[in-house]
Amino acid sequence: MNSDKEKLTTKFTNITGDLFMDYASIMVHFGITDPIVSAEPFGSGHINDTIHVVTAGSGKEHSYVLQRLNTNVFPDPDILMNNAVQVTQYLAKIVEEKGGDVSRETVHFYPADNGKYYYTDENGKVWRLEDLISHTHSFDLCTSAEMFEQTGVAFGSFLSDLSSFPADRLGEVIKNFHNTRVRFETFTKEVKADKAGRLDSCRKEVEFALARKELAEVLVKELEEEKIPLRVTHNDTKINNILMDETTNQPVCIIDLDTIMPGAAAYDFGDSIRFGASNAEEDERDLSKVFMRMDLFEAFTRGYMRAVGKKLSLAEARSLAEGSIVITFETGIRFLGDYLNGDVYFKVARPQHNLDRARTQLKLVEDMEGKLPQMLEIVEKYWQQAQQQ
Ligand code: GN1
Ligand code: MG
Repeated sequence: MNSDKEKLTTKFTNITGDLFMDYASIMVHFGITDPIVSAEPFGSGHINDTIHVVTAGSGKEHSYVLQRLNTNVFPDPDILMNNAVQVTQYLAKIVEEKGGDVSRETVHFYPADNGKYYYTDENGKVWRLEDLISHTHSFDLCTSAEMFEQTGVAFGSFLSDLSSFPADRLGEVIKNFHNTRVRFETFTKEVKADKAGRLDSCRKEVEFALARKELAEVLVKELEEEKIPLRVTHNDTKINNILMDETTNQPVCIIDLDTIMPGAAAYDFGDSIRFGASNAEEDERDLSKVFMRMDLFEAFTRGYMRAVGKKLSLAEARSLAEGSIVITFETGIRFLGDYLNGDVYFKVARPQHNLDRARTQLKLVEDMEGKLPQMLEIVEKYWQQAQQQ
């Protein structure tokens, strides 16, 4: 128990100092009374606390994912779970129609004894429970172009499948989540405030970011001028939010439905690229390893366009290339802003973790800026091909 507790507190420096270990008293509110065999921290999310809980009842083990929601980031669990459950149920029907396996290809949330899909404990902490999808794994770094192409198919299909989902049924979980204009304004204020007194340690990065006000405007303007449409988007399409089959490495299920909201296709495409097409992990310290791999960009685009290209206009297709830079930039200023604030939003596992993350993102921005003409060419090529399908 002690070592578990240690692991938890070192891994979750942000909000879990007070995380207690009596998971059985939480599970029971979801109707699970089987004895707990193990409970381990799970995944690499930066916001919520995720625990893999294994129970054993009548000789049979069952794996669950128990999550404690970070209510500083997600203050309204009703909106969040309402969105997630509605979208899951909608996607389940589509999986069924396609003859797929609903239990593996969609997330199964457990209702709590209060009739909601989350339980609030006596300390006001919010928990939710879902089944662990067996024989799957996820990646923090892309291991092959083939796998990334399939990821492109999966996220493209996600957009395509949700194209007729009524967006007005979804609440805005986090206001202005990918409004990069607002993100830039916030960042500017964070620089001025220099709350944690860290500005001196990141002046070069701050200057690089402040010089890119126009970049922050690109997608906002395209949406305002209706050059690109609002759709239902996932808004957090890192490759570790897609579970791959352990044997085939084919995508099985898209997870982390916390930020499903109306958004631009480029948000999701861009987020996949900034994370999955990078040659290094999001927090790599050796910046010489950090650049966008064009082969991976092309592979993802090929898969994505095959799945949804026909539903996109040329302007929207082009926005995917520019949007990849915008979303990478946005993520960079979010990390840098949080570093300046004293690491209050993203969990950190070491000093300067958020600065390291910001540096990788800004390095990617610089690299992608030089590669934009090629990116546009690739996007247009596969968009054209999709029109012939
Ligand atoms: C956060 O929790 P996680 O790791 O899935 C963040 C995303 C960022 C991402 C950066 C609600 O996602 O927006 O892109 O970190 N989620 C929220 O890795 O802010
Ligand atoms: Mg997330």
